[in-house]
Amino acid sequence: MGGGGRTNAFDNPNSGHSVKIGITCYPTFGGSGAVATELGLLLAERGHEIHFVSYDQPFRLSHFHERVFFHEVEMEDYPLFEHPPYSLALAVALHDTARKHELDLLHVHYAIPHATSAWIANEMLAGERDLKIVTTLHGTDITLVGLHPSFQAITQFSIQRSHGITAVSEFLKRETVRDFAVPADRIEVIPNFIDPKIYRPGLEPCHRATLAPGGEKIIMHISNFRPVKRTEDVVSVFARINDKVPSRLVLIGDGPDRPRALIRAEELGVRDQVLFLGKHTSVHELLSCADLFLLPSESESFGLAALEAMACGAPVVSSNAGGLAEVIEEGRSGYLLNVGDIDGMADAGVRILSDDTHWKTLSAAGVELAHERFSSKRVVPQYEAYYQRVLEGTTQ
Ligand code: GMT
Repeated sequence: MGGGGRTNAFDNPNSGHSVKIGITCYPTFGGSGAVATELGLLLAERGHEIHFVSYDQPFRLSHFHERVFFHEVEMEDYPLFEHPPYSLALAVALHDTARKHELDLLHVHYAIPHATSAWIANEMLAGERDLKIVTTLHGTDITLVGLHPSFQAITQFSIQRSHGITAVSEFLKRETVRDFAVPADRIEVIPNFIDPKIYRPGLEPCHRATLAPGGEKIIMHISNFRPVKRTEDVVSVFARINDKVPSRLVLIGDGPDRPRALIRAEELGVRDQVLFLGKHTSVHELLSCADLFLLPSESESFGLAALEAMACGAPVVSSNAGGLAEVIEEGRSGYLLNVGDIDGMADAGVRILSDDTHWKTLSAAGVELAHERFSSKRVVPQYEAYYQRVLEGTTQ
């Protein structure tokens, strides 16, 4: 695509002026992979050509889509490699894809190691193509893993070398400026989004009768069950709510803390009211029957699961960590309490679930907020406009 065609390509979706974008993300269950995949699919719908490059097919990329391609990163198993160098294999795959498919831009989600692999791929091109790199920072790449001494320097280097940098919240931008010496004006905040056609209340069929056969309230939590999610708090808050309002806790996802959550449920005598559903690709079908969503995380740059819950009509009770206050409006679409304030979270949950009028007000406000401020219709064009600036070289 030549420089002259860029304006048309972005301003006029489906104009035939395709921008060729390589997208790399973690294909496993997780917010960054979900956002990257949905962004890619929506960009393809808008006429762009999308090449996903990863070690596995992203979990929300299950069907055939026009203008969407998947390139698996080939990894050779070799006895000497106790830790196979994925970053290098990814760099080679990005380099090959960029050359073969004449990519204009690589958009990598989660800095480690994707921003580094993208930088290597671009170096390998040695000026053969004018390939631009956009890195989207998602969370623990900045707040946790990226800070580790074994990653900090390379993460900082790779972020700084990206032609464009986006962060999913103002909170995450501030953390990046503080800990990675990236000038504030180099980071564009583009929030995560939902597709309102998919994430909406009242989906049919509703699984309410299966999840809560006794007509109990349905409390939900979705995560990858890492310590940062405080899943034991989820169970403790649920147990206290259940004392006052008969409820069922539906846990979706999986990860290292699942056994701990299970033990906590047994200790608190609520094991029979807790359903572990494991990993699910269509969480919207379950969220649309949630009466309450819990997210008591220790740290959360955005909280995509909370946004998805709000979009489906579930009020949210969460911690006030990180960027959650940018997603949930206190008293309007849910309640934000201090990390570890189990009593406060339980009280908020009981207030919401025992007052129908209050529940309806919060639910409606959450749907409105999610479907307007965080709608894909609003956010995807923000990415397109940013790509355009990166391609034109007018970002900082
Ligand atoms: O950074 C992570 O922990 C992983 C990442 C993911 O892939 O799930 O989660 C982060 O990115 C999501 C999508 O942008 C955000 O909604 C999550 O808040 C964020 N997680 C944390 O900050 C703990």
